[in-house]
Amino acid sequence: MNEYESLTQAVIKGDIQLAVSETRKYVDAGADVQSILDKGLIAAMDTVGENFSTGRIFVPQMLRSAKTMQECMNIIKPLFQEGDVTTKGTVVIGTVKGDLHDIGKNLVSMMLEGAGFAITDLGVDVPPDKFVQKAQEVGADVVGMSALLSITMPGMPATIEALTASGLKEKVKVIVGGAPVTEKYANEIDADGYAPDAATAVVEVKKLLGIS
Ligand code: B1M
Repeated sequence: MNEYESLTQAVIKGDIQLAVSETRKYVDAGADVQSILDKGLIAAMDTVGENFSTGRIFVPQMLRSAKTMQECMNIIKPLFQEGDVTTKGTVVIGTVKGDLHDIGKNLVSMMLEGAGFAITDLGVDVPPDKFVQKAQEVGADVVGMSALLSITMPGMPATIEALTASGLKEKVKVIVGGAPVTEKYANEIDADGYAPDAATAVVEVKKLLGIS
């Protein structure tokens, strides 16, 4: 039990109205935004995942909680802005082919954007050639891939191969993440970086681009 328990429970139940008003309440009271995110919102999704694994809830309830979390994220998004308007670099990001999970990817985008990076978000179910085409088009410094399903992880090495084949791998840094992705896997597939969470993704991208 923590101070954000009412918010966590509202997201687990998929009660959008309550979750949104709880988020606003914490924001207005000056609560730490990272804590609202970690202890209130992400904690809720962990429980939702457990409830799904144990058959207590099904896909529609999972979707409802996801929608609730997105609405709450919309409220806290502006608060992650570092106030730096200069673009530190361009990041093309997406969830790999076959995978429809986007909350984690959206969080990574949100925090990178807040840290001053220009983001091109390709959304979900992104095939390798789309990553390559967009990275070429916008002159990306970084390509970020997210995967939440073990069976969609091979979309990551497939994209890295496509970047290599196009000659882009030399020019961009590739960062991967998502619940089933590990640092070991990132090394195995020749990704340049890995992050277990959105805050670390910002640190890692800055490190990859030599920005302190
Ligand atoms: Co799905 N789902 N889901 N699901 N879902 C999981 C992932 C699962 C673990 C649930 C479970 O069984 N416990 C399981 C996957 C098992 C596996 O393969 N390992 C699962 C399954 C099986 C499925 C379906 C197959 C269910 C079905 O239909 N029978 C289906 C697949 C659909 C598809 O993609 N083709 C499915 C569908 C869905 C919904 C659509 C209902 C919904 C997603 C809605 C949406 O995203 N808009 C959903 C949800 C909500 C979940 C859980 C409950 C929550 C995911 C989430 O948003 N977490 C999830 C269980 C869980 O993760 N505990 C589950 C919160 C989010 C902030 O964390 O995404 O991990 P996460 O992101 C973190 C880090 O991973 C990291 O930073 C983020 C922030 O800290 N990170 C990166 C992520 N991307 C990164 C990229 C980076 C760096 C870091 O660099 C680029």
